[in-house]
This record gives sequence, structure tokens and C-alpha cells, in this order.
Amino acid sequence: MTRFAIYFGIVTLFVSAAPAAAQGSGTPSAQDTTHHAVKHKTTHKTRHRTSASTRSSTGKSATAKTGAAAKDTTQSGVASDTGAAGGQSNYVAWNAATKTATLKLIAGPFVFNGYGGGGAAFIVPPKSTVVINFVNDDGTPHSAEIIADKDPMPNSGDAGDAAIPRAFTNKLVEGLPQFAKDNMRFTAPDNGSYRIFCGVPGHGLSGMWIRFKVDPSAREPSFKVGKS
Ligand SMILES: [Cu+2]
Repeated sequence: MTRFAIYFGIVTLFVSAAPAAAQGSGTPSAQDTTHHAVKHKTTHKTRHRTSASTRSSTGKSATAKTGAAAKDTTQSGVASDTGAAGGQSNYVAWNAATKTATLKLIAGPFVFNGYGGGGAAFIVPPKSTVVINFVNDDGTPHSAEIIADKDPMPNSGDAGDAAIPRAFTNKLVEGLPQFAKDNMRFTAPDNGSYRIFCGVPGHGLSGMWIRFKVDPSAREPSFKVGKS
């Protein structure tokens, strides 16, 4: 008797829940449709990137992953300095012996090192070894990729479309979470103008990009503020 009552209760529950579910998914609003389209595109791109992501996972040290959240005082200290125009040396280091130009690239809310919309440029000598140490200092996921300096800017990152081989961070489309780090390392070409942009969908178009230039007349790297 009680068993029947429970069974009857479950059946009633299913029957009453069914029309509500059908109603919910049966008539999607226009907003829902676009949202789904974006989601689909994102997952597709992410899947597309997985083969390329092996580059980052092999090149990355374990400390970059685990130590990121624990100690980040240096990064946040520099990040608070981003408003100051004179803070170039905080971001750039140069090893003349190995011709290695290192940039600290701090992702903030739609900015890199406090600048967006091409408002700053990382300039390096030709054929230098470039190391870009990316850290996300923001609550929103971000990434970085070096792309061609041309419009229209793509909506999202694509490792296969990087203007320089290996010049992109891990989780290019998904974005690296807050305090996560990744390093990219590549050899600069002879010359050229590029953009460092965030590959998370919509971020680059919202202004999250700065310039990257290989200048044949440069003797050492610099981080120059101002549109160029
Ligand atoms: Cu971003």
C-alpha cells in the first residue's frame, strides 16, 4: 500500500514537471539563442586549440601553476603602479649577453599593464629572444596572443592564427583565471608591427590590446606609453 503511494507520488511528480520543462526549452528568447551561439563557438574554438596547447603545458614550469595564488605581492605592487607613465622599467628587462627581452605583462580589467586600445607598445630589437611573462591580476579570465596589426581585429584568439609561432598563452580563448601565470617565449623577426591582444571572446574588440614592435634601430627593448 505504502509502496504504491510512493510510486504514485513519483509518477505525479514526473507528470507535473514535464510540461514545465517543455515550456522552458520550447520557446527560447532571442537572447537565449545568441547566448547559445556564442557558447557553441567558444567550445569549438577551445577544442580547436587543444592540440596547440601542448606547447604551453610543456614549456611551463609547475611553479607557475601552483605558486600563482599564494605569493603575488610583487605583481599586485606593480599593477598598482600602472597609472604612472614613467614605470616602463618595471615591465621590461634586457639581457644584452643573450639578447633576451623580457616583458612583464599584467592583465587587468580590459588592459595590459594599465593600457588598452593600443595605448602602449613593447618594442624589441630584431632577432632578440622575447620572453613575455603573463599574469592575470583581474577577476575576469584573460589571455594574450600576438596577432597581426590589422583591422578588423578578431573577436577571439586562435593559436593557429598567431602572427609569430608560439606567441600565445595557454587557455587562449577560455582565459587564465585570476593570479594564473603563463610564459611565452619566441624569437623576434627582423622587423614588424603587431598587437598583443586578449584572446577571450570580445576582449580585444573591447580595447584589451597593446602594440608589439620589432624595431631594427632599437638597441634594447622598451615599453613606450602613448598611441603610435
Ligand atoms: Cu581579456
